[in-house]
Amino acid sequence: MNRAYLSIGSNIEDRQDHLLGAVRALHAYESINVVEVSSIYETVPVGYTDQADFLNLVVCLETVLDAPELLSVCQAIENELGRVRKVRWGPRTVDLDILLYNNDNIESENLIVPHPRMSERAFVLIPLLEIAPAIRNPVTEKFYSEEEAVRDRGVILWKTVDGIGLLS
Ligand code: GSY
Repeated sequence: MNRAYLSIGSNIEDRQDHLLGAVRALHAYESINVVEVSSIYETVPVGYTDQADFLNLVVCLETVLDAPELLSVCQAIENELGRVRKVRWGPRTVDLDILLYNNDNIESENLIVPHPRMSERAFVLIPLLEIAPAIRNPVTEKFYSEEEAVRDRGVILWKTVDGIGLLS
């Protein structure tokens, strides 16, 4: 069985509905079992900053899908939930990014894993470390908890949800 970590973000209302809708949609696949869901964090936008604050969370899932198949599922869910993205780095209904897939190092045209920018993104690392405190970058073997971005102040705990409970 493969284990993957995904980051999910939304900055178009209803942000919580979009996040939890994406978690439910993942779990609804027979080939995917969501095993951990972090709290929800409110986060200042990174990249294109002239947009609303995001809600972000991270999930851990087990799956028989390979990484490209999992990417297709993520894209299907983004489309189902009606992702709106007029500006490249701008507002979006929901965004699902594969952060880690087992300890694999994948560099294909459509998918890079570990996610190439995750070490610089507090909105990814803080929820990730909540559910996997001792996790390391499988390529560099550096602990994500040692990354400078973890000290970023633009990420605040917004709500703790029983993420697994909402799936039953
Ligand atoms: O890469 C995911 C979309 N995204 C986000 C996000 O989810 N949260 C925050 N805080 N900033 C972001 N910038 C982009 S692009």
